[in-house]
Amino acid sequence: MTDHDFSETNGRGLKRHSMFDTRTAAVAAAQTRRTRTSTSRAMALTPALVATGKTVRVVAKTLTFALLSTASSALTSGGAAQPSTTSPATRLTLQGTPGVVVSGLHVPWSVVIAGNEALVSQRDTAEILAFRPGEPPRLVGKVPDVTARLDGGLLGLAVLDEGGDTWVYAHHSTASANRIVRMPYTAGALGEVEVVLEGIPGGRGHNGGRIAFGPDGMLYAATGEAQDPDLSQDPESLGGKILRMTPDGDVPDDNPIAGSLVYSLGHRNPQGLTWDDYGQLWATDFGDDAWDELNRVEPGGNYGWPIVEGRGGKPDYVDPVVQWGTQEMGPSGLVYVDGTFFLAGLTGERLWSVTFDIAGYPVTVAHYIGKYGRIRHVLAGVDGDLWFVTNNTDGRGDTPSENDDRILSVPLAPTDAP
Ligand SMILES: [Ca+2]
Repeated sequence: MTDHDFSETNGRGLKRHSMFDTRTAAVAAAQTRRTRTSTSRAMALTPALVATGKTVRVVAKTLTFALLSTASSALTSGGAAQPSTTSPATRLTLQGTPGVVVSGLHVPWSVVIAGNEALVSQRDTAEILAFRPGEPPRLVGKVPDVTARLDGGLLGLAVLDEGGDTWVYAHHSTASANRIVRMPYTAGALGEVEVVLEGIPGGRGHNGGRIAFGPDGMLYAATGEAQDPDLSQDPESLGGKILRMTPDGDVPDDNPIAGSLVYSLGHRNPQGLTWDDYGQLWATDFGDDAWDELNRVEPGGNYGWPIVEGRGGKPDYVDPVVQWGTQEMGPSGLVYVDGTFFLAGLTGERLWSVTFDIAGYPVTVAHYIGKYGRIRHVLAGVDGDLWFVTNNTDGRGDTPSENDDRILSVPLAPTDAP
């Protein structure tokens, strides 16, 4: 069972959204046919794409046929790509065989760094573990009132150091909704819970879940539409959004909609947040049955769901900078490190890297296809290496190995390769 063909896929099971689904499926089918049968030159000339007034280029600079076929569906418009994000000289590549940092975890969802430690959330047990590299993890607390059902449970973590105190934030499901709480982290243990934000739509599926502090000191939360796609376009709902709040959960004065936590809307099931060197926010979105997305997130931007999935070319909705066929991706965590984006692929059971060439076009490369199973999260680790987190115990993968789930570590090295 994959994420896309059960709860993470929803629209088709909901009759009132059938119009959107039909249109989305038709566009997706046409795009898929073009992707599979056309060269990049031909794709740039297809009427649907020409009508957007943008040029399109397929990026497929990979060495093997397998990588070529997966990379070939990653499209971008020249207008949307951001050449200033990186340059070829600063691209990073993975070096050598990944080593195991920790094994035997149960549905690890988020890993964050607090000082010289890493903290791990376990979705179904509601436990937060801490470890230093080379040492076994230890339990530092259990988040109360967590309801774990299907994709819900204890999800994203974030860390705030403030006035000598360390706070651990957690985004989790309750019996009726999702919420964000925080706990002081003192002397290796989590203290009493304070509620930061309640009333985020949640359920068995499409919970989003990632949280992170931005370079502006604000807390950002990626929320899902809880299998009710209409919420994504409803500015009054906290579902299907990226929210921006103060560390206390209040609305910042400079949010795009006065008095609202909504920073951007039209997301489906976003689970990855990161910022580039220019302070620009980027987010992944886990698609329905056609396209998964990497989005450059602008304040007040509408990212289209459920009216558009993937590239729609409609003026009211922001297209993804890169999109993937859902079987290749199923994105959760996202991190930007020195000019390179890394995306954790659940359904595709691979890690993706995205860089931009000198003209601003994305270069996507798949790593470790099927080798480690489902990948939930990716981050810059304590040791300066890239860490990624498997998720073969989450009930959706093949039979987990006795070592699952694991956090793996791989060194990064600059490369001139495209
Ligand atoms: Ca979108």
